[in-house]
This record gives sequence, C-alpha cells and structure tokens, in this order.
Amino acid sequence: MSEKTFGIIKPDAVGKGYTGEILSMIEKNGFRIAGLKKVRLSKEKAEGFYFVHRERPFFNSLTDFMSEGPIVVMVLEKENAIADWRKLMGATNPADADEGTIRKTFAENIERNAVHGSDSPESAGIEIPYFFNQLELV
Ligand code: 3AN
Repeated sequence: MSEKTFGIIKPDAVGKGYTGEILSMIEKNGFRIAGLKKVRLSKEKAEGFYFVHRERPFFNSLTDFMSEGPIVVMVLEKENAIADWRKLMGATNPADADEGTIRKTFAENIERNAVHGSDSPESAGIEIPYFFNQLELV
C-alpha cells in the first residue's frame, strides 16, 4: 500500500543550489514525486505552517528563516513514505545525522537543516493540503 508524505527543500538548500541533488536522492531512494513546486512563504504563511511550534523559543527565528527565500514543496509517494522520508532526511540536528542522509550532506545546523518531512499521517494530512490541491497531485 503506497503512502503519501509532505516534504520541503528549505531556503538554505534551495539558495545554495542543492535542489537537483536532493530531488535525485529522493528518486534514487524509490520515492515517486506526486507533487512539486517552488514557492516563497510570507512570514504569516510560515507561522501558519509551524503553528504547532508557536510556543517554542526558536519559533520567530524559524519562521524568519523559512520566509527568507524560495522553498521547494513536494508530495512524495511510496510504501512507508512517512518513515522512509524521515530516515533519508536524517536527524533534526545534522551533527547527529547518519552518513548518507540529506541533512548530513547538506544541512548547516539544527535550524538551517535543508529539508522538512511530515512526522505522522496526521501531519501529512494537514501539510499536503496546506500547499497542494487535488489537481496538482498526479
Ligand atoms: P523535524 O524537522 O526533524 O521534524 P522539529 O519538528 O522538532 O524537527 O522542528 C521543526 C523545525 O524547527 C526543524 N526542522 C528545525 O528547522 C527547527 N528547530 C528544531 N529544533 C530547533 C532548535 N533547537 N533550534 C532552532 N531550530 C530548531
């Protein structure tokens, strides 16, 4: 049974020109890209996306970062997509991430950490429609 998850290539990685390499790693790891687009978040749209983190000390800095430049948003599909995408991303802090993961390879630090991925089916169910409508998923 295939599953869908939501991912972001964050402004640090897009700005440094890593979009193509990250998409290549995604495809090589067996994900089907069901939706893909480049967008620029306003501060307000970034705050809406990270609403669950609104009480965290890093919320303001995180939403500044996520709105500083373009991002690439995507819907990834495969069996076990949610867990497998988080595995390919690596640990939140790139210093703790395994060799070969996207964060180990491309992330700067715990905040500027290159990629995002839904952490549960519930999150994926909220995050996918935050950016994509049905016609955009093929
Ligand atoms: P993940 O993205 O691995 O699911 P979360 O959900 O705990 O991690 O955090 C959401 C985002 O907030 C992270 N991707 C990262 O950009 C940022 N973040 C998490 N922890 C910190 C921290 N201690 N300091 C700064 N930014 C953080």
